[in-house]
Amino acid sequence: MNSTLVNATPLPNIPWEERPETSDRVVWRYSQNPVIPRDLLPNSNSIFNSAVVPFEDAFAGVFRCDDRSRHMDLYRGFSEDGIDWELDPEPLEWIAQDPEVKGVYGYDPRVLWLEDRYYVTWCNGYNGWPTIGVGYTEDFETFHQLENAFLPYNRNGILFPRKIKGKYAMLSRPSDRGHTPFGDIFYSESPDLEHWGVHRYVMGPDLNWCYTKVGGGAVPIETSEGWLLIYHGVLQSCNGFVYSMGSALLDLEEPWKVAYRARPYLLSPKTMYECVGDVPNVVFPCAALVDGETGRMAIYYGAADTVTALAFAYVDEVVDFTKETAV
Ligand code: BMA
Repeated sequence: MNSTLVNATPLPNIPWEERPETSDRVVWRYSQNPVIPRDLLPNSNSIFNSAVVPFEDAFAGVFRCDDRSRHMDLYRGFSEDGIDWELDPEPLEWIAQDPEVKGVYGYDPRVLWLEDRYYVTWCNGYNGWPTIGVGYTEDFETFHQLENAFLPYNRNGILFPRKIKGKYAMLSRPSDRGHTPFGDIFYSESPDLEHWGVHRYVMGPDLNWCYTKVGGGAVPIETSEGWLLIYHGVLQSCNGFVYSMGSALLDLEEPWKVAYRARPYLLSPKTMYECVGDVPNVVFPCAALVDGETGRMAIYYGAADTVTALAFAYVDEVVDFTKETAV
């Protein structure tokens, strides 16, 4: 029985596979990875860095697909079990309250249930510059786009699943136009999901496995020990960037205050599908399903910028690990 989760609903059909006996890690990979192959769609080059949520007794998601002209866009998908996915071959059509905010590309979506609808945040190519797009859907049929949250350049916009002190809350990672050799996570709040301010510093790239840049990963998970943040961090080797997955616990009421941050990574590129692909050595988490009954957690992550993979954990074990190995 789970002990630390707060406000979590049961999700008995969460995809799940027990930790293999050969593993002593708090996060372990699904044995049948990847769950989404690069060529699932007729025109896809790669499908990765994607986000899923429980939807009508099953699952829905927003997926990053780069097509064979290497155009990056968002696609919707549905699954009965969270493992076998059917994706709509047409990219999302955003209905924008102001068409000027529509991006010329979109990538790295996050999705969550917040109050009364599903919100999507993503890297929106506003005028060709990366910034945080915000939109919502009630049914995964019609998608409405709101104002961009921030000025370019920014990526990895992650909404919190409830208001904090009466305000909507978002993590983001200011960046540059290119592949951003720097990056710290910031916190911002908004009364209306349109005007964002009160920006606060959360954390930076200061561990060995992520001394180049960090960015939020999955939507924060509320626990009695703080918001559990699964994030990505990057080191620069002589052969390029290496993207790994880490964990931190943020203060519940002032989430820019880091209560604990695990010194080791949770998962780092190791398998063939993480080490070989369009961009080698990338593990990039974008979503985590949680079962409020058992504390089981299913983490969806992009692997090598090519496919989508799944890893499992128990929330309590990740919380303990984060505290026990804290910096
Ligand atoms: C980042 C983003 C991610 C990508 C990662 C590794 O800058 O573009 O979408 O997974 O690089 O290439």
